[in-house]
This record gives sequence, C-alpha cells and structure tokens, in this order.
Amino acid sequence: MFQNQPVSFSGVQPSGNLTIGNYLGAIRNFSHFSENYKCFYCVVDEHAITVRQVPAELRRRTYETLALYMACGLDPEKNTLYVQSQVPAHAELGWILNCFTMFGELSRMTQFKDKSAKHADNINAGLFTYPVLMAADILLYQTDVVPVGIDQKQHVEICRDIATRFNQLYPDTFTIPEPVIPKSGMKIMSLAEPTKKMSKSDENTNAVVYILDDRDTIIRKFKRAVTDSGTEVRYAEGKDGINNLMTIYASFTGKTFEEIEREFEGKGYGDFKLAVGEVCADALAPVQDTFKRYISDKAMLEAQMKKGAQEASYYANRTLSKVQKKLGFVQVRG
Ligand code: ATP
Ligand code: LTN
Repeated sequence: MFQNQPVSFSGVQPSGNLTIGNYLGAIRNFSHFSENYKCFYCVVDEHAITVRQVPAELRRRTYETLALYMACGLDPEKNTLYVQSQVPAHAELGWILNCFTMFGELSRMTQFKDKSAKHADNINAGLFTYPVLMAADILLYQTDVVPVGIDQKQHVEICRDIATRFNQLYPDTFTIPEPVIPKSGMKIMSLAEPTKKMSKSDENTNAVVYILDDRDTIIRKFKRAVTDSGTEVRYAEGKDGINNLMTIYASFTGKTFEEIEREFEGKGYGDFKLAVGEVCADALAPVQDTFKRYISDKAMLEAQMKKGAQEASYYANRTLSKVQKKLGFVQVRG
C-alpha cells in the first residue's frame, strides 16, 4: 500500500493523564519507526468510552494526548497523528470483524476480565468487543508492527487470529501484524503495589507518575515508593518494588542492571530512590516544556487532527472498500 514501506500503527486511550508506563512502554518507542516505516498513531477515543467518561474531560484529554504525541517527538510531517472517531472506517470495519470473532476467544481476554471486575456495574458489550475494534484499527492500515507494552500482546495476538481467519475465507485481504514490545520498560509497575501494572486509571495518584507531574512531585512519589525491608540495590526474584525502580532507572538511562548495581554499591534505597526521581524528572522536563507550547495552541492541534484524519481516511477507506467488495456488499460509485 505504501510503495513497499512497512507500516507501524499504535494507539493510546485518552482515558486519563498519561503515565511513565505509557511513555516507556509505548509512546517513546513510536518514534523509532518514523524514518523507515509509514507510521499511524491514533488517539483511541472510541476505546475510551468502554468505561464511563466525563465528556469535558474526554475532550480535554484528546487534545492533550495529541499534544503529548508531538511533545514526545512525533513529527506530524513524518507520522500520521489522528483521532479515531474522526475516521469512521474504524467503527465500520470493527462491526464487520465482530462477525469473524468468536465469543469464546473474547472471553479469554485478561483485560476484559480485569476491567469487568473493576467496573462490575457497567460490563457493557463494548468492553467485551474492545479487542475487535483494536483489530480493526490495526488491520485497516495493513500494519506490519504494533509497538505496545506487554499488557497488549494478547490483543495483538487475537488481531492476528481474526486476520488469519478472514484471509482464509477471503485470501490476501490483511497483512498479519507483529507486536513490538520494548526490552526495558515493557511493564512499569505501580509505586504503591509493585505487583500491579502502573495504570492511568488508578485512583491512588501516589502510585502513578504522570508524564506531566512537576519535578518535586516526581521526586516525592519515588521517595515514597514501596520497597522491601532490605538495603542493597540488587535485582532479585520477589523484590518487586526495587526491581520496578531498577527497570525505570534502566529505561531512562539505558544502563544495565549490573551497571546500576555497581553504581549504587554501598548506598541505600534512599539514595537510589532520589536518583530514580532525578533521572525521570530530567527526562520528562523537555517533553513537558514542549507540551506546554503545543497545548496552548488549540487551532494548531485542530489543524493537525484534520490533516491526520484526512490522511488516515484515505488509506483506511481503501482497505474498508476491499473488505466490503470481498464480502459481497454492493458498491455504487459517483
Ligand atoms: P487504562 O488504565 O485506562 O486501562 P493504561 O494506562 O493501561 O490505561 P492504555 O491507553 O491502555 O493505558 O495504553 C497505552 C499504551 O501504553 C499501551 O501500548 C500499553 O501497553 C502501554 N502501557 C500502559 N501502561 C503501561 C505500563 N505500566 N508499562 C508499560 N506499558 C504500559
Ligand atoms: N488497547 C490499547 C489501545 C489501542 C491500541 C490500538 C494499541 C487501541 N487500538 C491499536 C495498539 C494498536 C491499550 O493500550 N489499551
């Protein structure tokens, strides 16, 4: 579709303030593909409404997520940045793929099980078919790679299964995508309960470091991070708190665990926590400065959204039309 250029696609929900988990596990890695891939990065607002949202907040966060994509180094000239609901082909292909997805396979999705336990009063059909819309997002662009955190691997796998099933019935329709998961930062854990994923929808804001937290807040949160009763900075089975802090430090500095252990030999957890806070705050400062500039320019963001949606629609509609033709939908031109 793109003169033999491979395609990268990913998405982030505007369902809360973005965290360093979103940054290290996903957004930071999107830009690695900008040079050699055709890149589509989407703000997936249709996914976000699978749990209740306050409309004004959803709107604000949609602008913020786009501004953060740009502040994290995604140049809109090199990447198609857009909002999912502004490209209707996503929902249309999502419906079609619902008819090629089995109830049983959706029932096995761990995110569905987690989210339905968390939102027991609102286990809606959208929460259940969430992975089907995600498959539509990916398949519309004939995507080769999907940069995501490890928690999304299962969703990319079901997308591959749906695409393979469809291709068996209607050959040569979809490219089968591969997940690309970072070695370091694939899963950042909560600072309060380090066996749980750091999540933007966590109610305990001290457990989560947001990309837009100021320096003092970042340092305070790391100082209070839960660790075991030991003192040595060493990566070891069962020491979830310190392992998580080492993962964060490694992701921001590029250092290996052995290098970190050597650096902090003879020093205690207190020194280490302060150092993690400092590297995190230093790395986020330029992102925050750029973000402030972009978020204050709503007209620019809207122009980018419009341009992104037009570009994305062009490619998405080509795949949608191919699928509709294969299925036997009548297409009239003109
Ligand atoms: P929510 O809490 O609303 O479910 P989330 O924080 O899990 O949201 P998503 O929008 O679902 O965030 O995820 C966007 C991307 O960030 C995905 O690729 C996901 O794998 C990645 N991601 C989210 N949290 C983490 C984390 N703690 N560590 C690494 N990657 C993460
Ligand atoms: N489900 C993803 C967000 C998402 C996504 C996508 C990621 C929606 N559509 C397509 C990659 C590709 C999540 O992070 N929870």
